[in-house]
Amino acid sequence: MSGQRTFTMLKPDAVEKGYTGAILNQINEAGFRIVALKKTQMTTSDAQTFYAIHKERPFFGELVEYMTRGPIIAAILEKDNAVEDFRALIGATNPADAAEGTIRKKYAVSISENAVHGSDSDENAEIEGAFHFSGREMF
Ligand code: 3AN
Repeated sequence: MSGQRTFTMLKPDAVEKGYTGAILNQINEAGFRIVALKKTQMTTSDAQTFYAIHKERPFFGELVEYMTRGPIIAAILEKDNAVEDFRALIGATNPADAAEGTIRKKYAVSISENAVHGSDSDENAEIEGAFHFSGREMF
């Protein structure tokens, strides 16, 4: 099943603003099938683990604070070429650079509060999905 799944989070800013339904609808309309879905809130330790790759970056503390300040929607999504197609759907990390019509262009405010996460490789999609979901929550 390599290449078929990606992992996403609708981040606290998107959930706070009530964009959950609109973003999930855009994801569905782009042809992704929802394998797993939940509303949850990351602890500081969860966010530090999830974003460990960024721990030396100057924005790490701000990133952890942002990602833990409220609930998120976590989901595993399925589609051919899922990782690449989902990153195209969400747009560039900085919404100022994101293409017209992308989720970040429509719903993100800044590079630090950019509304949505998308895995950057098949390997990370698997790790990130397993971080949030057990096998019995995937369908
Ligand atoms: P992406 O989410 O597009 O894969 P990453 O993995 O480089 O981007 O960054 C992870 C998260 O870290 C971003 N979604 C954003 O919230 C935050 N971030 C990335 N770069 C910056 C930056 N230069 N300043 C502040 N926050 C950043």
